[in-house]
Amino acid sequence: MGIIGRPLKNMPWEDKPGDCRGLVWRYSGNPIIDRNPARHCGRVYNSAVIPYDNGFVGVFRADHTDGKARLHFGRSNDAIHWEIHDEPIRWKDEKGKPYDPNYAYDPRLVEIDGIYYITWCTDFAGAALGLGMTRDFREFIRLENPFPPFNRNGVLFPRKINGKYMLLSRPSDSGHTPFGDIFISESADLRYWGRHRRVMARGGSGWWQSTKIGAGPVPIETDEGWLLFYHGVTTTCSGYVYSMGAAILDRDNPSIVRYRCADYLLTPEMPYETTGFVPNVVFPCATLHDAETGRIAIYYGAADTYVALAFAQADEVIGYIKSRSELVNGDDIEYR
Ligand code: BMA
Repeated sequence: MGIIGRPLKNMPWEDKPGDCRGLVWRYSGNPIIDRNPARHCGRVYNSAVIPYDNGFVGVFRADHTDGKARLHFGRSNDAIHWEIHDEPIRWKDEKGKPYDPNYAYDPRLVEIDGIYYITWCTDFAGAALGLGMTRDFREFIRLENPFPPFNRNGVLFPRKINGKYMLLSRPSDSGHTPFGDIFISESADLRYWGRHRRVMARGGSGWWQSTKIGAGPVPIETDEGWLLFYHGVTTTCSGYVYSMGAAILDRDNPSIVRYRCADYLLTPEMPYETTGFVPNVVFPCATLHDAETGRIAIYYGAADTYVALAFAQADEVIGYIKSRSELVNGDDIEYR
């Protein structure tokens, strides 16, 4: 039950505290990014990180003091202390013309064959998926939007599967979407997308993922399948509550769910998760992981205000997902 991939000896890590009963434990120094971390940036949360050049880089969702969400680039030596650029990422289109996505949030960041791709939620006459690439984190090139509106939570797989790029997404509306399942689409060239399939439906016997679900970090390849952390949302008298769940998708056909954990693995409990701009939100967007030890560091937005960090051990999480697996509404079939 191991991770397939590269070692990452310098990733952040803290051993599980003796009194932790869960599968996922929080970093003792949380939150790792506090309010007002850069010029004009009131709140940085729901952000993505990746190893780069002996250290780490990230694409951060920053809600500016004018209220607009923008993407900022940042660097770190230890993946805990981040230096976030004061200015947002300046995109160019494929012809070299400046491109302003107007608003941009909830980025995911992945390396595929030596190129770094960023997906985010953008303005396309409504909420839609944005896509861009960089080779060096200096020049950022905006590619075509994969789909028309309305869609959010676009997450690319870290390698082609059967020769195709694979993209998870969550069809939605343009507001605080009160529904949503996770779909997958494939493409030979990152430009034309098709063979859309439903991967996972909201619901199940538990309340925590009854309203909507959305893919979180880039899936992690393991010998049991793709380990997918995702957010599950329920509706309460005082609004939505965002928790983190996990599933394992088939390695060769990730539209099929092999196992899906009936329990959430992280739910808002700490003050930085229950109190902030939007209370009761844990929103995972990235992981760092080490194939040698099975260590996983999970980066999540907390209360739409902070970036926080949690840890898990791959074999433990996979074993638990399998032991508590409950598939929902045809998760286990290729839903055409
Ligand atoms: C979603 C997205 C996220 C946000 C969440 C909770 O619709 O906008 O950025 O964290 O709502 O407010």
